[in-house]
Amino acid sequence: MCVLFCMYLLLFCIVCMPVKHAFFWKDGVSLHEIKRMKSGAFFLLLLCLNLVCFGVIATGPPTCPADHITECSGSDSGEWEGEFFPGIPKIKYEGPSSKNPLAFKWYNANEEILGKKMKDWLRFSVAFWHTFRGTGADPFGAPTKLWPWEDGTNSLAMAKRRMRANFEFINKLGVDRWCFHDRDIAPDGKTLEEANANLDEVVELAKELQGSKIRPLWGTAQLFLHPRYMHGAATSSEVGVYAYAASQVKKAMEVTHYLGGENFVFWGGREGYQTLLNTDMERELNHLARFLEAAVAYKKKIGFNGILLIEPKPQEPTKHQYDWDAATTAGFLRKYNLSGEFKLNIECNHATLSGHSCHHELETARINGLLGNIDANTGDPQIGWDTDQFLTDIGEATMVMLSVVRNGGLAPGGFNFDAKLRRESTDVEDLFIAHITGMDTLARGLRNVAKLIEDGSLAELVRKRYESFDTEIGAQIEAGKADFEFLETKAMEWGEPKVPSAKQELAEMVFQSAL
Ligand code: XLS
Ligand code: NI
Ligand code: NI
Repeated sequence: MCVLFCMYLLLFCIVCMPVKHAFFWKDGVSLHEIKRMKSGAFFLLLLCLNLVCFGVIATGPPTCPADHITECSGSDSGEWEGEFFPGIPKIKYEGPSSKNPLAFKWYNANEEILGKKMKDWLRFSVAFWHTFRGTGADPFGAPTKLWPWEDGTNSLAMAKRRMRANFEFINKLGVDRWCFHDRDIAPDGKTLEEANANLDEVVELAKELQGSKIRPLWGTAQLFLHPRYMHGAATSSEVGVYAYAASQVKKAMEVTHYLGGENFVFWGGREGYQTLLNTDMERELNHLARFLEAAVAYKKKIGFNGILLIEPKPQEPTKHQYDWDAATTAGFLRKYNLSGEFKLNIECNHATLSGHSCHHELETARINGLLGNIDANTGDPQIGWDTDQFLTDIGEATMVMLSVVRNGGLAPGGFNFDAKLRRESTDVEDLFIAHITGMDTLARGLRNVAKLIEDGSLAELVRKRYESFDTEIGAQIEAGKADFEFLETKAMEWGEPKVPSAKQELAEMVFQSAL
C-alpha cells in the first residue's frame, strides 16, 4: 500500500508540474479566481483532493456494474472483484408497516422470541444450486436468467466469480449459512482426479470468502446429473458406479468438513426404480444401507462431527424413490440399525408429493427423534412436481414452526431455502425479494407460534381431548400394564362410552386467530 502511495505521489507531482505552471505563472481569463489564491494554499488544496482520490482508488470502487463486459478488476484472471449487486443495500428489519421490498417486515434477527433469538430458531441458509445455478430452463424452454456476472461457461474462473457473488448475496441478506452440491460449486472433470482438483480450488476461495462467520449448513454430493448415475448411485446395478459415488461422497464430505459444515445430506434422487420387473429391490436396499454405513465410518475417521441427513422424496426423477417419506425412511434406518447415525432433512414440497402435509412429515420425523433440518419450500397445488417455490403461506409456516418449537429448534440443522425464482422472474433484485419473503414468512410463523403458546387454548384443547387417559386406568394402559381380560372387565363395568366432540373447528378458529 505504501509503495503504491509513493508511486502515486510521484506520478501526481509529475502531472502537477505543468498544471501548477499553467495556474500560477500564466495569465488566463478563466483562471482569474485561482490567481488570487496564494500558491502554497492552492497546492495544499490539490494535495488534499489528491489524497481523497487515492483513498477512493485504494479502497476499491464502491460499486461496479453487474455486467461481465465491464468487469471492475481482475479481468485477466477471469475473476471479478467488484460488486455483483450494486444498488442493493444490506437488508434491514423495518417492521410490518414497511413498504420497502428490500427490507424485512417480520424477521428481526436479534429479537428474542420464546427465549431464543429469531436467527437461532431459524438458522437460514441459501441454496447455491437454485440461487446461483438456476437458469429458469424447464423441459419446454430455454434459460431465462443469464445473470449479469455469468459468461455462459462452466469454467473454473466462472465458478469462482459465482462464489464471490454468492458471498456478497449472503452478506447482504444477513444470513450465516449456505448449502451446496459438489458439482454446482465447481466444474466436473474428465476424470475423478480432475473433478476433485477443481473442487479444491473453488473450496479454497469459498473458505476465504466465508470469513469467520459464515459456514455451510450442509454440503452434499450431486449423484443424479451425470449419465453414469442413470440406474442410481448407491443402488446402481453397476459396481463401478457404486464405487464412483462412494468416492464422490468421500470428497464432498471432506470439503464440507474443511469448510466447517454442520451437516451432510443424502438425497437419493435416482435411488429407486422405474419398474420392479428388472429390479432386485432387496439387493438395492442392502447396497444403500452398506453405502450409508461406509459414510458413517468415514465421517468418524476424518473427525467430521456434522449430522448425516437423509432427505425423503417419493419420486421425481425416479418413478419410486426408496426414501419415499419420513415414515418409510425411519423404517429403513431402523431395519439397518442406522437410526442413531442419521436424521432427516424434511422438504415441504417433497412432503406434499408423497401425499402428506409438511406438518405431517415434520411431526413424523420429530416423534421418531429424527427431525434434523428443513428444506423450506412449497409446491403448487395445481402442479404435480417439485416446483421448489419459496414458502409464502403464513398458515403453513405457522404449522412448520409449531413442529420446530416443539422440537426445541433444529440446531445444528436449520432452514435451507431449497427454492427458486419462477422462470418469469428475471431481475437480479428478485433473488433478494424471494429470500426476504421466505424469511419473513417463517419469521411470522414463529411469532404466531409464540402467540399460540401464550394464549394456551390450543394446548388446552388437546390436553382436554386426551384427559380420559390421565387416569389410573389410562396410566396403566400407557405403561403397557393393561391386558385384554382386564380391559374387557372395564368395558363391561363402564358400559357404552360417551364420546366427546373433537372440536376441530374450534382448534381451527384458535389457530386462525394467531395468524
Ligand atoms: C431435489 C432435492 C435436492 C436436495 C439436495 O428435489 O430437494 O435439491 O435438497 O440434493
Ligand atoms: Ni431439497
Ligand atoms: Ni426437492
